Amino acid sequence: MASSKETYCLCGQPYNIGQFMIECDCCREWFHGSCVDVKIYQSDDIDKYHCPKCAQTYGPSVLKIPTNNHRADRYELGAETRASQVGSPAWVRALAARPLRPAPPALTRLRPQQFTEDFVKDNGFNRPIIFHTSEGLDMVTPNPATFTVRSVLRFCGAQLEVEVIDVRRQSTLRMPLGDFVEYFETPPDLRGERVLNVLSLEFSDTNMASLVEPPGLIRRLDWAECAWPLAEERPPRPAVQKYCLMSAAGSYTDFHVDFGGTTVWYHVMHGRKIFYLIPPTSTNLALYQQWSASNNQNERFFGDMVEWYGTAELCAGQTLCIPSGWIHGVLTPQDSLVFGGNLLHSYSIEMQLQIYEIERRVETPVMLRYPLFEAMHWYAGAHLLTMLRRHNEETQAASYTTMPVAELNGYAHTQLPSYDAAIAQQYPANNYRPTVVHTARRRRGRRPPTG
Ligand SMILES: O=C(O)CCC(=O)C(=O)O
Ligand SMILES: [Fe+2]
Ligand SMILES: [Zn+2]
Ligand SMILES: [Zn+2]
Repeated sequence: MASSKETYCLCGQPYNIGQFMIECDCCREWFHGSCVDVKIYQSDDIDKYHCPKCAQTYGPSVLKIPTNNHRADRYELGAETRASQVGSPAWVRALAARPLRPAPPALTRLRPQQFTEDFVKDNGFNRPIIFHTSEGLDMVTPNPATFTVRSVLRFCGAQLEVEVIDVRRQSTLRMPLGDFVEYFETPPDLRGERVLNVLSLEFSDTNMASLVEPPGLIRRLDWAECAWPLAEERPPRPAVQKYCLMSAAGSYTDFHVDFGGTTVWYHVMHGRKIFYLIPPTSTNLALYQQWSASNNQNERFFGDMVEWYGTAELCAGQTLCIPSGWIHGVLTPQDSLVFGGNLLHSYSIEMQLQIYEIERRVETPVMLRYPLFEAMHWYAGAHLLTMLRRHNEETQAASYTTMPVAELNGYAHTQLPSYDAAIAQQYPANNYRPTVVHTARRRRGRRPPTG
């Protein structure tokens, strides 16, 4: 009878939850992937697995024969006439062949020195901004000449479990950072068509944290910085400020809105990214919800369903800020290493609340939302009140117009009852990056039956 004490593999160790195992199609024994050098992301391509012992008699494992390159499943039979699917090599190639549409009216090009709170007060923060140099942004990043994915490995540790998007399948899997870096350091033509993308490595609590600081203005605007209380008995502040993105060439992240309507900044250390940007007009947000709920979402490029989209090409050394609510997809033409982060702030309250409403309506899993979003609004309200009082004391004249409190006021009344529930529900640490749940065809590592 199978029991949890049962042992397997060359090593004679038991099954460990979370450790990938594979069954030999000859002797029917189970093996730890790490003991027989098979990675979880390679197992899908194996038709018949032969363990090291059986391989001596029956020859090496038999790989599946790919029949198409325009579908999530490259082995799908009879798929020749079916539509191309998002993330497949054919899809990515077709997208890369489209002409770019750099769009002056939608994309503000700023010198870092112009990016001040006064600029935001005067112009709002509702158009993407691109910086061709970071000098003057008051941002901290490591030296790109020496910092690579290998450095990420050194700072965060090979054992750190990271969530990885399998671009072709548009699904997520977890693997140790060490495995991912080994994959990333393999030349693209030897990666066996596997395109992997890491978007959700938040490193605030790793040794890498001190190497990166968001642009100065971003830090000053960020409610997590200026409004979240430091008191120890409070929940830890939401950790969404420092992400390390590592994307293999050919990665594509389909259109989405960042969680909670957060504003986001990206700085490219290595490689290149192409952003497809769509403004969050009410028409576009409605179309977006329609498209998200449709059953052929993964065969339709959302950019073609709206009146207009623009592109922003971001090369090494450049920085992009995407404002609240902007719908975006991202193509990665070359292996890339990017730092970025998300924030809620006082100049996009209305849009942030609107996106939160959409997330509630479409029942976005809590795991994919801004952590403690509602609690954050109470702290932000308190913070704005303090600022307002200070302002009034200083000027002796009530000048409410520049303070965006009105929206919060309405919010406080409608959301009051769910506050505690939100705290309870949202407290666990979670993971908010796009993980393309809609098309997820989850496939865990094969593992032995447990008793
Ligand atoms: O770089 C990518 O592939 C996606 C970036 C992005 O939009 C995100 O992580 O939210
Ligand atoms: Fe995004
Ligand atoms: Zn083993
Ligand atoms: Zn065997």
